[in-house]
Parts: sequence; C-alpha cells; structure tokens
Amino acid sequence: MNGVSKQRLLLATRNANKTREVREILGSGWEVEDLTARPDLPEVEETGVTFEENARLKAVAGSTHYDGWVLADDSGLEVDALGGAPGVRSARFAGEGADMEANRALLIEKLRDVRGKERSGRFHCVLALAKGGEVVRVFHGTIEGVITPAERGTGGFGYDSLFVPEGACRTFAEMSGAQKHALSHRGRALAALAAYLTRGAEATA
Ligand code: ITT
Repeated sequence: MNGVSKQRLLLATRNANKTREVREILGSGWEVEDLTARPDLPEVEETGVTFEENARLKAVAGSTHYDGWVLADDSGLEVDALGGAPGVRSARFAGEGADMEANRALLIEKLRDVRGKERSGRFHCVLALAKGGEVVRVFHGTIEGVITPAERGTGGFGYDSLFVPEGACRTFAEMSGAQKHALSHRGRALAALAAYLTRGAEATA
C-alpha cells in the first residue's frame, strides 16, 4: 500500500457472496465491512420496481447507521423470453424465502421449450453510493449472455451455473473468480465506482 491508508466502506448487504466478490474486485486497498455483523439493523424491504430504486433504498438505510461511505448492490438476471423476469425478483423468483436451488430449478423449467438465441438475457448490477443518509452517485454494470438448459460448474453463486456471458463458452460458475470479475456486471459497476472514489480522493488530497 506504499504507506497510503486503506479506503473504508460499508457494503449494505447480508449476502456474503456479494461481499466476497466486492472484496476480490476492489482488492487490498479497501476495507469492506458488511451487515452480517450487524443483526441489530433492520432488513430493508425491497419495494422498488427497478434495481436502482432498491439499491438506493438499501444505501440510504445503511447510511443512516454508518459514518462514511455506504455502498448497496442490487442485482439480478433478466431473461428476454420471460419478459425480463426474474429481474428485481431474482432472489425470490420461486417465492418469498425460496433458496437459490429452487430459483434455478424454476428458471430451468420455465425455459424448457426455449431454444438457441431465444435464451438470451443479462445480469445487471446497480451500485448506490451514499454518505450521511443521501445517495451521492449510482453506477451500473451489465453483461449480456445466454441461459444454459442445465447447470454447469460449481463456482460463483446465484444463477452463475446457468449463465454463459457473450464471447465465452463457459458459465460464470465454470470460471475462476478473476475470470468472472473481468466480464461481470459487478466487476463493471465496481470499476466505475473505484475510478470515481479514487478521483475524489485525489481531488481532496
Ligand atoms: P442484499 O439485498 O442483502 O444485498 P440479496 O441476495 O437479497 O442481498 P438482491 O436483492 O440484489 O440481493 O438479489 C440479487 C439476486 O440475484 C441474488 O440473490 C442472486 O441470486 C442473483 N445474482 C446477483 N448477482 C449475481 C451474480 O454475480 N451471479 C449470480 N447470481 C447473481
């Protein structure tokens, strides 16, 4: 770190996979905490109809309890043949409280008769950055791809074993973390965030 202090941020999530990926992508110059150690803070109801609305809700809620940068990630998979579903409902596609195995099984079932290019979709990640209870900036990242008919691979999380990004032949779950992050919606959104925060830090140095 050449004597430069680490930048700190609170990631307003209880999804440990998101935290792991954010730490991997941002690297060692950042200290990233999340809400897993804060059971006292209430769950935020994701009432928004867009990723951005939900990211903003989570960022503002987290920011009222934390002195410093708070980042919220709202993300999910949009499938064209399903009119954009599961979309903002990606975590609860098979119903409230459903686990990801059930969500993936439902996606496989719904696309059973859909062939080839019709199986197109994309992952979206929207990051809302807040401070002092207000959103200061929003960052978007998207990766186009196709949904596989069956699960492939054991890496990653969520829908990774069903998604082949454009230009690749492996699913995200068949890639290393670094390979996924170089292409992923979260990697793209975080690159924009890191550039923004680094510029800000330089401007105030
Ligand atoms: P928080 O709201 O606490 O952040 P969550 O899991 O509920 O956690 P979301 O509401 O943003 O988060 O739901 C996103 C879902 O979309 C997530 O549970 C995954 O199933 C899926 N998802 C998001 N990013 C993904 C990725 O990189 N790979 C695979 N699936 C992903």
